Amino acid sequence: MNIMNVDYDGLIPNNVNLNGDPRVKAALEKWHPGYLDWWNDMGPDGFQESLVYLRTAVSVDPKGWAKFDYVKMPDYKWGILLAPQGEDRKIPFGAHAGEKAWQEVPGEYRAMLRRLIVIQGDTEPASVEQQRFLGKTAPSLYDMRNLFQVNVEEGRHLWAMVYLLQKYFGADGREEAEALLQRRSGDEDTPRMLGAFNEETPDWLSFFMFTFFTDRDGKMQLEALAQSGFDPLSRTTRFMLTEEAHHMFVGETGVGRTIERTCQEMQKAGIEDPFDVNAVRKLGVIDLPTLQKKANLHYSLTLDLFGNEISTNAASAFHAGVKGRYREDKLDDDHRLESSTYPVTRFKDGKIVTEEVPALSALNMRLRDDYVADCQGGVSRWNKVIEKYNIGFQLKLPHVAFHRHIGEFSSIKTDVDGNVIDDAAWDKKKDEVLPSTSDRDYIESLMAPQFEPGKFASWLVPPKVGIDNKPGDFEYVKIA
Ligand code: BYC
Ligand code: FE
Ligand code: FE
Repeated sequence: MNIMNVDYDGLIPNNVNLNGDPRVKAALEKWHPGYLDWWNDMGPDGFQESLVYLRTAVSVDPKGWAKFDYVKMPDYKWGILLAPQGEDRKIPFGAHAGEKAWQEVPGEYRAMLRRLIVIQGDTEPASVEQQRFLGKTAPSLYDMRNLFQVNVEEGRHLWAMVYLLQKYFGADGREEAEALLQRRSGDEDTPRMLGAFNEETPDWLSFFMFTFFTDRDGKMQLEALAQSGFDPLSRTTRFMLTEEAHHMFVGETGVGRTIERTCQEMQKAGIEDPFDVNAVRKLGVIDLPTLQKKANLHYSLTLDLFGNEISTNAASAFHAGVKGRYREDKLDDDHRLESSTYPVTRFKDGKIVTEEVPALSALNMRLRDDYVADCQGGVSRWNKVIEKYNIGFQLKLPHVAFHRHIGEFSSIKTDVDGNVIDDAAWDKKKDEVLPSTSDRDYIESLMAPQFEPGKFASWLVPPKVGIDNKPGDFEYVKIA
């Protein structure tokens, strides 16, 4: 298929020839009103009538896939776009390595594929729900626009998974597509499926940390699914990854701009001790120790999303050729892993130890290791900002055992260096390593909206360049 060949005229823009597929088209059109109801109820609160300067995917050509324009969010074109089908693509790993990639769901892997697609799909609307009140406290129109861009694209990611469910999974796929609109982040009775997606995103620092840390889990998981032998899943996740890059950009630059403002103000006021929290807070900026605590929280919640370090689910999915490793096609080994091992950090006999285990069972751990390395890159770039101001402070990722709820370390408490501590010591230390009530209150007190074009809240600096090269005072959102 010509990759430029996007049908942009119908209700649902797509490059999967929906017009030639009346059954799936009808199923999606039936699902559409429920999606819009969900978006209107659970999407950005208070801004549905505003004109937002958004990019819309109009092609899957990496060189020009998006166009920018003012759109009311409910009118956004949530399209179904798959990366082009590779000629003669082969399954890159597992028991079927080297065989032709599947264009249909293999019966024996149907349940496994459906589960992974549903879990992936569930996270997308969850994040929109988590972020729905943030527009009201946006530190600038630029930031507000970025929030809404992330939100509509997470909405599109839901469409991407729903398309797979409706095209390839028949009646139970349609049921799952419905259920994706029913669950709610944080709901007691019908919560979202994974832990971190039921947490709150109460303020903009949380939003930036979430897009840095949690959208990066999205990147890693999508990269692993992009390797799938089920070709439609591979193609759809490959295109989702082009959008994901912007989400992590929002997080990295958002935190970076916050750090920069803090350092600037400290320098101006002649404050040298970054731990003099009271003095720093008098300047109306977020002190570095509080930034560290926020990072500790979002990092540890996100590590839980990799599942158990040792997992038979992960082993089966790899063996089946359904979910690969990070950039599997760039790795140089047998891609079957039946006789190799991998080092796993475990909790054994009261101690944290590293142990070689069969590589197939350690795939969640391995993806998490790749994730940690990816996070470290961003944290190092943040530290460069602090260094520029000669302030004696470095942000660091806590130990992987810190504050965990899934896997090897879920039953223990540790400090940020991974030393096991008892409950009493944890209770005493907790407010030094995770945001305390008073930290939250302080951050909340800074969350005054700034809706004037070109103006920014006190606690962060403007971005270096505008979106779509727009000038600094560009009106990214015309608030209705
Ligand atoms: N919370 O064998 P295990 C994104 C369950 S983010 C609750 O270790 P597995 C995005 C697990 O389900 C990317 N439950 O599991 C980011 C299993 O339960 P059952 C989302 C959890 O399958 C920002 C049991 O524990 N995509 O896109 O190896 C904004 C045994 O666990 C959790 C994906 O995750 C948890 N954290 O690994 C918007 C990709 N962890 O079935 C979007 C698809 C584990 O035995 N999902 N459990 O009852 C997967 O690949 C895997 O399901 C997981 C879990 C990696 C999540
Ligand atoms: Fe997403
Ligand atoms: Fe994302």
